[in-house]
Amino acid sequence: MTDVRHDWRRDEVEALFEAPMNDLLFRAQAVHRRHHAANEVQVSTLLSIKTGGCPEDCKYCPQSVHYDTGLDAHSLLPLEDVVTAATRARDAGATRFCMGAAWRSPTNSQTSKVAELVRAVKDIGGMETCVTLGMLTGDQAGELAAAGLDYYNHNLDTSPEYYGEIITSRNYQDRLDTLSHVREAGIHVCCGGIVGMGESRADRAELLRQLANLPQHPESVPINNLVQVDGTPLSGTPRLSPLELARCIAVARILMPVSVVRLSAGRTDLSEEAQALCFMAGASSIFCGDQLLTTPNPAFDDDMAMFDGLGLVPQPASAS
Ligand code: SAM
Ligand code: DTB
Ligand code: SF4
Repeated sequence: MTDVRHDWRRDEVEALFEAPMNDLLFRAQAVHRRHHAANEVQVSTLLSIKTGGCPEDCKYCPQSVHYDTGLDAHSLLPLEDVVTAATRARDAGATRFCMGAAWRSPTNSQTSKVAELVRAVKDIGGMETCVTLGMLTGDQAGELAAAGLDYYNHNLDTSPEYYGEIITSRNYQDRLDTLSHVREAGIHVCCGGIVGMGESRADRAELLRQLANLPQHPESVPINNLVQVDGTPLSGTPRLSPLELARCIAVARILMPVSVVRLSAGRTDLSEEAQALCFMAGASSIFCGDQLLTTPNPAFDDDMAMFDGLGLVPQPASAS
């Protein structure tokens, strides 16, 4: 019998959020152990290949041209710089290299340049590739697939109801359209969202329900805890409690049993104990390296010390 479903109802998901913490964690951990190695954590590394100057108005994002965040913008990095960063990440133990660009939607020529970067990173060997470039056409997704791209990251970010409070320069359907282009091209989907943006628990439940009721579950589900950046409209938002973050991870784990749930941005605000709870709830992937795209992430050595303390091991690279 499979526990993979695509017909989750709102009341069922909200009931999971309301469950006693022990019950929720126990169920999430049981689901996790059915489908995943209990003590392995997949390690990804991020690189911002094009920074700042984005025309979108996402209220959380330091890279939007609409907000003054004092960011050092730069155009697309040269291939050699990307290969150097990717080699360093591979040598540190990362098994996926994720490249992010602050675009609304890349042009065909920009997509071709990123396809070259994907080929170059694949040539190093030992790592999967992921890119996040904004909205894609079907042809662009096809070109990236032909270059050997393993994953495309494109987040739903929040519930459809709360979306307009956070972004006005595109809509939910735009996101869903790109996700189906990526799927049709045969690229794995990395799709999740951000919590701690002032949304309600019902919004968090609905974001997870939207992800779980996609025609196919995203293979990778990043749960980002908002990184508050001065100058963005969401700076100063009351912070989400780590217990609520762990609940989100547990519910994601139960709704999408086979997907890898990533405890993504926002770990610098979390104690080791809070992160341990998130691993117990079913997170089994993190970003390592002292920088996310433009904001800080815990030091690599601190993460490895945390793994040691918790008896966790980095997931080995896959044979392919
Ligand atoms: N521009 C492309 C897009 O939005 O799809 C790709 C890059 S964008 C920076 C990738 C993702 O980073 C966003 O979808 C959002 O979920 C996440 N993100 C951006 N700023 C964040 C922040 N301050 N805290 C947490 N996550 C953030
Ligand atoms: C995702 O869901 N989180 C990553 C990755 N996908 C691209 C990005 C986090 C960005 C955090 C803010 C920053 O560093 O600029
Ligand atoms: Fe642009 Fe992506 Fe930032 Fe939105 S999240 S402003 S689309 S870089």
